Amino acid sequence: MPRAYAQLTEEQAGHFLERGFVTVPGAFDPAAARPWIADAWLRFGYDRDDPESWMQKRIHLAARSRVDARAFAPAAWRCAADLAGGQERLRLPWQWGDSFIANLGVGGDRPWQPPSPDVGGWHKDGDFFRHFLDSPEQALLTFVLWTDMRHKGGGTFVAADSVPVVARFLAEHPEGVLPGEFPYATMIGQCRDFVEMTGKAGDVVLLHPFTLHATSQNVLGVARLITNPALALREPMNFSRPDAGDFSLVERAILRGLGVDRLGFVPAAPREAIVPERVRRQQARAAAEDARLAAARSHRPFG
Ligand SMILES: O=C(O)CCC(=O)C(=O)O
Ligand SMILES: [Fe+2]
Repeated sequence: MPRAYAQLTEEQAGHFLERGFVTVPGAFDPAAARPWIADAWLRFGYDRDDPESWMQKRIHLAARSRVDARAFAPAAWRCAADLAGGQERLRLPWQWGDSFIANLGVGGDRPWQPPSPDVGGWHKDGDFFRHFLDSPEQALLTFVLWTDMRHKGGGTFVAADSVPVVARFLAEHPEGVLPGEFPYATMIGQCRDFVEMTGKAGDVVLLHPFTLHATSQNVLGVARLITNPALALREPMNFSRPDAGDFSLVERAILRGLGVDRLGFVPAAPREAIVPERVRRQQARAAAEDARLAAARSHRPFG
């Protein structure tokens, strides 16, 4: 018997199995994020009212402040737990931070291209570990929308039929795959179902961790801020649970992609943490961000 869901409808569960994502509209109050966003502009060193000052079009900040997502966005938390097979399978706390990924006009100087294998940058998330079919480090891929994400305005591109492609590749590589080792061009060439994710500030999109996605062009000249907070499983995924009703939706989508009912998967190499280039870039920004935040605070009359 499949378990009852706390938040998901059967229709959403079916959609997740078919296309690898569900949206939780209005999952949090975007007004609560105003101080974080104001600080983000200080950290960028840009005037938010002057797009001319937005020199670097894509910036991924490190987190400086965090909230507990269970309290901040309870419906998103319940939905994540439903997808991962229950709250008890997830590592707590689930922290969301101000680690904004800003699209301030990527490719704004070119005509907008819809999602296809021809646009660059397709990838799977998880730049911080060696990937196995059953990896616990990333239970879900998540997009938290801190600003509206509008058509042609930096809506992340998603390949909704990429889960089977990634699952097959990982099943063929029990020794694991380093983040830079995926043959993304070949993989995305096997996908046909492309989506431009759009939504409102406060929406959260929860996606299968094997979903290939890419930064899109933002030709609107309106800043778009998202985060992709990691959420980890307590234990690796298990594709040979004795009771099929115990498979999570994430596990079921993988089994379905591989065309099997169960699978005895054993990693053939140790799990491995990796320090990504992203973290080095973020550390290199830190001193300049500190200085800009301190300067702004010292100019506030009553701060
Ligand atoms: O900026 C986006 O739309 C996507 C960013 C992304 O996928 C990433 O940073 O991993
Ligand atoms: Fe990503």
